[in-house]
Amino acid sequence: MGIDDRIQELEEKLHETPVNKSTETERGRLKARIAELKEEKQQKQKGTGDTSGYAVKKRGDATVALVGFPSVGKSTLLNALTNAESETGEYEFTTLDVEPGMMKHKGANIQILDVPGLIGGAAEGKGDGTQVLSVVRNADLVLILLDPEEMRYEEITQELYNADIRLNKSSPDMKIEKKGKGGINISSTVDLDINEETIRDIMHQRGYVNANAVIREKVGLDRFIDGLMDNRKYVPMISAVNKIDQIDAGIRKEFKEEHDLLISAETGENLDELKDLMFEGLSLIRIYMKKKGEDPDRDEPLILREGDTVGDALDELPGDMRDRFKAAKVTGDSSKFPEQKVGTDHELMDEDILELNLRHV
Ligand SMILES: Nc1nc2c(ncn2[C@@H]2O[C@H](COP(=O)(O)OP(=O)(O)OP(=O)(O)O)[C@@H](O)[C@H]2O)c(=O)[nH]1
Ligand SMILES: [Mg+2]
Repeated sequence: MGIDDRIQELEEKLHETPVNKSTETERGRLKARIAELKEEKQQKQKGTGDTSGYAVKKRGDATVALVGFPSVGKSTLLNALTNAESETGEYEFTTLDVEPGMMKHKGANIQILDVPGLIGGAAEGKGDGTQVLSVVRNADLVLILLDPEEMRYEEITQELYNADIRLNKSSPDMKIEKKGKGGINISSTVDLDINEETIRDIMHQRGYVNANAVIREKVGLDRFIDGLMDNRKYVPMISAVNKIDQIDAGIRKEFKEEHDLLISAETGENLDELKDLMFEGLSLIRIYMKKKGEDPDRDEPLILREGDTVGDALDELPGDMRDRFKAAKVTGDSSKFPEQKVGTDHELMDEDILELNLRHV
């Protein structure tokens, strides 16, 4: 029996198992087994280079995957936001290959990948689904584009979930440490939505014999398994409803409550807002570099991520900056006062001005 058949068999079993406290351990076992088989499958695909046709090189400061069903307007949006000239059409599946484009916003180069229409069952490998999903898995942000006539939002998010992509979530707050002896110890700082026997059982199945599990979040079955697996991708997500030039005010309001933004790729409505939202969703920050006695360079900022430090800035710049580093002066939101002298550990913020004092080589 192939992996797909085994996964399907276990999923059917899981489906037939009623959801209640007494079946939790059994469900946990099934879910953990499914998770492992899926991981095995992903690894096999990687090994055979199955993704080659879609392996689009990541370029620029960050990569956004544009996801949506056929004809929602992905190509039209890509063309409106970037330098790309993607084919658009009134019929479905105009775009059959991943189409890249580069968007320049606030000094950052943001790569946008238009991935062809997701089809039902993509996570199970139907059609070109798996390759499409591997592009999404590797993106820094997912932009879900929706058509007001046919939203199908849950279908898309479910598809991505099945491909082990977790949208707008961070990894579970838990830590597991292997030990030499003593069996499995579980400690938690909060009440859990899962019993200890189930946790133990799932951990055994994952190959843990002696280990300490410290859980700091109210995890349930699925989230606990997520925390055990290495192949989960935690990706931020924006959902936008396109073609709003075609719908009236009353319905707009409804969409607005459910999604991040209403746009029109055709008329350009709210596209600037979308760009801002993407920049924010990617947690990008702009650092204006300054030479001694000169004005800061505001046209070509150094693009970093929230939480990055002066040390990270040095790593981003060409040359062996770390070896040459003597001191830095920072002016902006992260500094207590203008031209504060800081070291490599100092955390930078958006629009900081950074002056480096470097050793000559
Ligand atoms: N009214 C209106 N029509 C739009 C808008 N955006 C796209 N369209 C139209 O919708 C149709 C499909 O657009 P595409 O950009 O080709 O859609 P796609 O998502 O790339 O489709 P596939 O490549 O087949 O997956 C075209 O006829 C577009 O002109 C919009 O904002 N408003
Ligand atoms: Mg297209």
